[in-house]
Amino acid sequence: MKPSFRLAAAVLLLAGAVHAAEPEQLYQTHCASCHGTGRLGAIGPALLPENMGRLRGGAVAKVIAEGRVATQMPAFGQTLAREEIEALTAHIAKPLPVMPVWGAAEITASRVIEREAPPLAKPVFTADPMNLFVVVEIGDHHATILDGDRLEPLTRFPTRFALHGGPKFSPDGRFVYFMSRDGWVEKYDIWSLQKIGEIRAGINARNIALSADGRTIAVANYLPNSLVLLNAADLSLIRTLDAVDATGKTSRVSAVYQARPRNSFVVALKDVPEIWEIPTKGGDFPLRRIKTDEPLDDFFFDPSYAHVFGSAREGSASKVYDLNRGEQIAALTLPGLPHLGSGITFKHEGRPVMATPHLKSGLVSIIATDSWTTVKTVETPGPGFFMRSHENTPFAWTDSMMSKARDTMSILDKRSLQIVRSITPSPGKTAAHVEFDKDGRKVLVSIWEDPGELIVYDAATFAEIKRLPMRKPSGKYNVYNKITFSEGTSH
Ligand code: DHE
Repeated sequence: MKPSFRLAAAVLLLAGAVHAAEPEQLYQTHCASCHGTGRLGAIGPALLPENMGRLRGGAVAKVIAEGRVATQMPAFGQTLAREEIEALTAHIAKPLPVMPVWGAAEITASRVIEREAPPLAKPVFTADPMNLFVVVEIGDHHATILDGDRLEPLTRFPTRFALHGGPKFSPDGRFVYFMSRDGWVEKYDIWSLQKIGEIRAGINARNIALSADGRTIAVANYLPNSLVLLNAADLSLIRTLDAVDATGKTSRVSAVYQARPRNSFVVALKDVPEIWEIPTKGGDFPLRRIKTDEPLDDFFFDPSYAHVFGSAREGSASKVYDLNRGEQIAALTLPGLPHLGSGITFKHEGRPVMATPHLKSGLVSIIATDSWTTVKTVETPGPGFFMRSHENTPFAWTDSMMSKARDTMSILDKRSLQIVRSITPSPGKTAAHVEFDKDGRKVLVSIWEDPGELIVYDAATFAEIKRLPMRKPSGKYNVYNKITFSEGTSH
């Protein structure tokens, strides 16, 4: 449970005031700091009936009481009475008196360009622009640009509240685009170390993708149910696409991915059984629908991007679709809800494989992507979120941040497929999210606390090199690894 929730709950219990609270007051005390005072979402999703998808009544009460696996949602079963949980459930099931509109006019009106990017032949600093890290610090909503050779920050600047997902880099690595859960997309010029501008593309957004040519940004929204296309150059709106399936049913957009070799965006829809593909060349952005047998909301792609491996948070199996043929070619039942978005690829005994951690079990699944069969299931100390490696290292690092062993990183040998080392960087403190430097020689691990740290290890010997103080560094992203689509990192 987050400290602020614990404190609020303790104060209420001591005061004996829990039974008197009105639903709106309960909401403001326990929910508003994450879900927004107007229920429109912040670090947590918007709590509106239109936005709750398949989660209804009893299921909502269960989430309030027990928390939600694989999210920051804490359990309130010990701090709220049953009637209070029921009152909150009923409260968030009510539509807002006036539903905010966030269409083309509102998006366009929100756009602010602070400056043109200066014409530069090279960066204003001497550090290698390919070996920089962008570190997202959600403790105080800042980002740090870190020199990956000297391991010193070049600058630190404020970002929008609650960034989520990986920032996306222009193909030359000069510009980086961030997205906040409340829908803001920010553009930052790494070479001149200054912000270019921002635009609010939605009320509750999931992630962004940048087209292979670097010209178009796609924004996946839960609220409104839309995919928004922006010009990457000046952040102006190209168009909004309502997320509606072939039968007219509306859906939250779960995520959007750049399928670089296909020059397209691939879109995951939370509530309808379709995958979308949108070619990005030519500027017409025609929509192609691929029918699935259930909604799939977490995707992984093989290196050719011809196959998408999708799982549903509430679904039974993970499915593989051939994007060329537009049909399912395999299904795998994996034990503990794979977090496919965190998967990595590598070669094992000459075969292409992917490895993915699981959100509900302390397991890593190794799957051959030529046959879509499980090669091995490896045990870790507990469920984890992220996994990382690099072409130049035989090791992959994963966390157990969803468990009691949240302070421990496990190192998998990609040759033997065995965990060969456990590292507890700061006992009792959550260790998660790894990124390698450009050459795969150094490993950066986050201590997810506020204040937290970045800890740098030698990738070959696992010896600690340096600790840098950071404010809850949620993720860090190496420019070179990102723009070259390294097989060991997220894309
Ligand atoms: Fe994430 C990436 C979805 C909860 C931190 N997360 C992603 C991506 C998706 C996703 C689809 C890939 C998008 C991209 O990078 O373009 N995340 C989800 C969820 O559905 C889930 C489980 C529920 C939710 O609340 O949305 C979820 N995620 C979380 C968290 O609770 C985390 C740990 C803390 C936070 O900041 O909200 C979290 N997610 C991250 C991070 C990445 C991410 C740091 C980027 C990883 C990377 O290295 O690329």
